Amino acid sequence: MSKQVKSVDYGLEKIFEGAQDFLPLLGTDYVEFYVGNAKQSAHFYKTAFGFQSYAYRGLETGSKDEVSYVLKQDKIRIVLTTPLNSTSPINDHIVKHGDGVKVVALWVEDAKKAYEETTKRGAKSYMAPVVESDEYGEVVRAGIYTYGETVHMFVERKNYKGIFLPGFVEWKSDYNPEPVGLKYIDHMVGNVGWGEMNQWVDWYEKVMGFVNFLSFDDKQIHTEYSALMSKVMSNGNGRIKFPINEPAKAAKRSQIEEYLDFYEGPGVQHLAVATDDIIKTVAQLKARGVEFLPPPPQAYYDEIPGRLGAHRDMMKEDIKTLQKLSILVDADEEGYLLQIFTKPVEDRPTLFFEIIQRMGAKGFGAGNFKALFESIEREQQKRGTL
Ligand code: TYF
Ligand code: FE
Repeated sequence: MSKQVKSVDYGLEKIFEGAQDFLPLLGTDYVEFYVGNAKQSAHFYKTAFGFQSYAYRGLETGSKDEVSYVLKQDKIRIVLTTPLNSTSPINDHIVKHGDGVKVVALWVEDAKKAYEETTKRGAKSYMAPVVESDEYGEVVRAGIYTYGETVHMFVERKNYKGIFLPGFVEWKSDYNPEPVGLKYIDHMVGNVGWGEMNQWVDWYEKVMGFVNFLSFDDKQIHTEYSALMSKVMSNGNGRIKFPINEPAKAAKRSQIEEYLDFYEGPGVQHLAVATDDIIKTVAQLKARGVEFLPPPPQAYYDEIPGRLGAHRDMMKEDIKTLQKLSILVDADEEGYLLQIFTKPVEDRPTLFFEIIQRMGAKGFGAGNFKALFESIEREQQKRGTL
C-alpha cells in the first residue's frame, strides 16, 4: 500500500511551526451522497467502482424517513442516502442539486471541541454536537456548513466499536464484486462562484486552521476558450487536502461555470481516490463500465518523456499502455504522478472522480491541466454547454 503523505513532505511543518493546531484531523471519516435512489447507486458503486457492502439503515432497522447504504474500499467509506417520503428535507437537496455530495465527514478526537473551535471562528452551524449510542458504545458528531449546502461533519468514534454509526447494521450481501484497488481519498475539490475562491481560502484558514500551499491562476489554467483559478488548502498533517476552484473570465463557458449552473450553486466537483496500480485499477474500472474522458491527442503522449525530466528513468509504466487507457502523466521536483478523470457520474454534468497514483509527486498534475481541460471542453461541446 502506498505511503500516506506526511506533513513534512509539503513543508507544512515549517508553516505550522510553533502554531497550535486547534483542529487536529485524523483523516476523512466518510463522504455522504444524497441521491434519488440509494439502492441503485449502491449497486453502481459496487459493480462499477468495486466498493464492498458494509453497513445499512432503513425500514428494517427502524429508520422510517431515510435509507443509507455504506460502502467501503480499503480506507474509503461512502454513504448513499435517499429519502423515503416527501417530507424529508433531503428531497429539497436532490431537487436543487441532483445527486451529489452532502457531507465530507472528518475524523476527530473530540467532535465537541472541533465544533466549538470552528463555530467560534465564524463557521455556520449545521448540527450542534449530538451523542448517539447503541450496544457498541457511542459516537459524537457535530457539523458545520462549508461552501454551498455542503457540510463538514466532525466524527468522534474513540468510544465506539460498532460497524459504522449507531443505528446502522452490518450489510451482508450475496453480491460482492471484487475491489478495484482504490485505497484512500487523496483530495476533494470544491467549485465556488465567481470571485468567491479567496473568501473560501480565508474561511479554511481562519475557521479550520488550514494553509494554502499551492495556487494556480488563470494564466496557468486556461485553454483557448476557458479559464479557472484553483487554490489547494491543506490541514496541518497534510492528510486532508481541499482544492477550491472558481471560474475565470474567458471567451467561453468554463467547466466550473457549467458545474455551477447544473449543480445550481457551489459544491463538491471531484473526489480523487488513490491507487497503487493505476493501470490495473483503470483497466478494471473500464471493463466494469466506468466512463473516462477520452485520451488527449498523440502530441500529449509524445511530450511525456520531456515532461518527466529527471524522473524519466524512474517511470516503469509503458507510455503506450497509459495512452491506450487514456491515463495522464505529470512530474514535479519530487517525482511523477499518474491520473485520469471519469466523465460525470450522473446525468447532470457535475460530480466526477479522479483516479491518482502518486510516484513521489506532491502536486495536482498542473502539467496536465491544458490537455485535461481541452478533453473536458470536447465533452462540453457535445453537450452544447461550452
Ligand atoms: O484537483 C486538481 O486540482 C486536479 C486538476 O476542474 C483539476 O485534479 C482541476 C480542476 C478541474 C479538474 C481537474
Ligand atoms: Fe484533482
